Amino acid sequence: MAFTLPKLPYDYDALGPHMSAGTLKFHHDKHHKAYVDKLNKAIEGTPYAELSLGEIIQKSWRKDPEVFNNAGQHWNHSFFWQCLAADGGEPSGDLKRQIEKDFGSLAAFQKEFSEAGTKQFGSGWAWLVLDGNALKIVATANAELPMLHGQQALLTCDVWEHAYYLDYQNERPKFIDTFLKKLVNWTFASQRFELRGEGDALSARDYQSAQHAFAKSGAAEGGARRAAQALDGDEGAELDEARRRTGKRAGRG
Ligand code: MN3
Repeated sequence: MAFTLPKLPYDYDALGPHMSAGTLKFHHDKHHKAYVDKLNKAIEGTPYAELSLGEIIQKSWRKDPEVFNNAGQHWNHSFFWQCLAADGGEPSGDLKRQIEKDFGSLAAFQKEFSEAGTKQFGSGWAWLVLDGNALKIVATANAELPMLHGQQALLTCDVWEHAYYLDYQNERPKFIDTFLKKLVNWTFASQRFELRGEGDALSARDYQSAQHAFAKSGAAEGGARRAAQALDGDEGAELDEARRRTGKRAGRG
C-alpha cells in the first residue's frame, strides 16, 4: 500500500515563536514528504508493499537501509507532530506521578532528556519511553526508533539539524529546552502512557499487528481510538475502519 503524508494537527504558525511556520513548512512539507515519497518508491513492486508500516520497519531493520530509513522516518515524524502543542505546560495525573517516581522530579526528567538529545552525535531523536513498567529516556541515531527494542514511545524530540536550524541555528540545547518547557503535548504523552495496560502487545515485535488485533477485538474502544490517533493518517484510518467493522458486528455501529 502506498503511504501518504499526514496533515499537521495544527496550523503552520500555531507553534510560534518557539517553532516557526518556516520550520514547520520545510520540515513537514519537504523533509517528511520526501521520506514518504522515497518509502513508496522503495517498496513499490516488492513484498514490503503488502505490509503495514510497523511490519516494514521491523523487517527492513539492518537489512534494507533505503526502506528502513524512510519507513522509520515516516513513523518518527508522524509521531513527532503529535508530540507538539502550542500550550506545552506540564504533565499531569498518572504520567506526572510516574515521572516523579522514575526520575525524581520534572526538572530531573527535563535535564536527563535534554542531555540525551544534546549528546546524540549527529542526527537522531530523543525519546521518553515505557520500557516494561519503567519510564526511560533514550536517544536513537538517524531513523532508529524504540519499537525495535520493545519499548513504547511516549514522547520524542527530533534533534536532526533540520528540526531547529532555521529557528535556533546551531543551538540544539536551546531548542530541546524550549521543546521541553513550551511545546510538549502532554495530553498526547499521557494518552500513550494510558495504553500501558496493553504492555505485552505494545512491546511485541510487531507493534502494528498488535494494534490491529486490539482494535478488532472491540475490547476497548477508547484504547483503540487512542492507538489510532497515535499512528499516522493511513494507519489511523485503517484502525478506524477496523473499529467500525467491529462495532457493526457487535451491533454497536
Ligand atoms: Mn525531522
